[in-house]
Amino acid sequence: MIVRSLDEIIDTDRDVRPSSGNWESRRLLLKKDGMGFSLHDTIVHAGSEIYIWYKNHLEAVYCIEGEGEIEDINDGETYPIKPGVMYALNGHEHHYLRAHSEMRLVCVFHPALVGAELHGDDGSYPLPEQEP
Ligand code: 9YT
Repeated sequence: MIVRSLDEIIDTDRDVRPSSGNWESRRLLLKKDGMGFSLHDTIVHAGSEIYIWYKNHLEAVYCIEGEGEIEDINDGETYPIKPGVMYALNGHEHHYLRAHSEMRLVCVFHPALVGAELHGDDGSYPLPEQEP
C-alpha cells in the first residue's frame, strides 16, 4: 500500500511548476508507483490561460476549489468549471483552460506521467522512451 500526503510532496521533485508560473502540479502517484495512472493535486493560478493538447494521454480533471472554464477549441464550446465539476478528455481535445480564481484540480492521467513532464509547444506531454 502507498500512503502519501501533500505535505511530503511540496517542494520536492514531485512538485512540478512551469516557468510560466501559471500552475503547480503536485504528483501524488507517478508511473514508478505502478498503478497504471498518475494522480495530481494541481493548482491553476487566477488569471491563467493554458493551451493544452494531450495527444499522448487521457486526462480526467475534478475541480475541488476555485472557478474557471474550459474551451474545446474544435467546436468552440465553453464549459464552466467550479467545485464538483469533472471533465474527461476522452478525445484528446485541443482546449484552453482558464482560471477565473485559483483553481484546485484533482487530475488523473493515463498512461501515467513519469516525473517532471511540462507542456511542449504543442500543449502535450511527451511519452517516455519506449523500453527496448
Ligand atoms: C488541468 C491541467 O491539465 N492542468 C495542467 C497541469 C496538469 N493537470 C498536471 O500536470 O497536473
